Amino acid sequence: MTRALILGGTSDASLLAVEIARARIDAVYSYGGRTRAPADQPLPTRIGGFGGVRGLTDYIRAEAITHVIDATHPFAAEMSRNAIEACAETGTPLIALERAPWAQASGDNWIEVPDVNAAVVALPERPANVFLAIGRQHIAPFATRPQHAYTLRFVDPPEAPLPFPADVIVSRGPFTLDTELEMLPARGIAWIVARNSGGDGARAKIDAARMLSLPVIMISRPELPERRRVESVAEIMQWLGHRACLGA
Ligand code: 3Y8
Ligand code: NAP
Repeated sequence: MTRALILGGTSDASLLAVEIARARIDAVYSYGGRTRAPADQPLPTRIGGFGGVRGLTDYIRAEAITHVIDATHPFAAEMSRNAIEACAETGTPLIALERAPWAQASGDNWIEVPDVNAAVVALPERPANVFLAIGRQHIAPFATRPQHAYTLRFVDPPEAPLPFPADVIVSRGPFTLDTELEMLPARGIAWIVARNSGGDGARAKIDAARMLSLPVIMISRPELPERRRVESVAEIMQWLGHRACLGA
């Protein structure tokens, strides 16, 4: 009897949850507990960490999970690594729903860097208006470049003081081309720092940057150990032995 654990937190995971609920597959949707009011899901939902690999292993056994679907964000590397280890330890089938990275298109002006620290170094010396579209958790390294005027975008209002003076937009996305084409010039943004998240929910700023001829410092995804991965909800449903009735 199938009982699936969806490691969620992305728009793709939400689409998968709809199909799984529609197919009446026994499943639990899991959030990490990063935001105050995560979107509701059509499945029983748990919120918060498991307690490392050990905690996840215990959860899989206690909840008699038969399949794990890692539908987390490509930058949620710790969760993905833990899932690989816990599934190996418990012999639980694991698959990742992972959207392809964005590819540089003609007209894009990307500076590709491996991580946040390299993104800081890639900024110009002369003061500029910089949009950090990388969330809340990894902005501290930019405090070493106080000459810039920073705009940040968070899902929730900041609780703690910021590591440097900045303007904060509070918005959870997904974002549209219109909002990005309005916001970027209105704030005189000259540089964008982004993560190569892939998918549609965050790509509007990348398309807007191309249209506005703005440079994008693009942070590449963290390396992950080998695991089975697909890019579509339909392939996950097939893996579970069901046919997706997407859009039906
Ligand atoms: C808690 C669930 C949906 C899902 C929306 C997608 C699209 C919008 C793009 C920018 C970039 C960023 C950030 C972003 C995107 C979607 C999707 C996506 C980027 C929610 C969500 C949770 C989170 C966690 C949050 C992180 C933050 C990252 C903001 C829900 C809305 C920057 C990633 O305050 C915090 O601690 C926020 C933390 C991890 C990265 C960071 O380090 O700050 N996402 N985002 C999930 C959980 O608790 O398990 O609240 O409903 C999900 C979405 N975020 O409803 O359609 O699917 O990619 N999320 C990045 O790409 O760099 C925003 O502003 O342009
Ligand atoms: P992370 O750094 O890889 O994970 C750190 C710890 O958070 C994990 O070890 C785990 O704690 C817990 N965790 C993460 N995702 C979880 C989930 N779905 N269910 C239960 N526990 C989870 O993760 P992150 O980058 O902070 O991302 C957290 C969540 O936000 C994920 O759901 C992810 O899909 C979503 N998200 C992230 C980004 C991003 O840019 N990283 C963007 C959009 C959405 P324990 O070790 O205690 O189990």
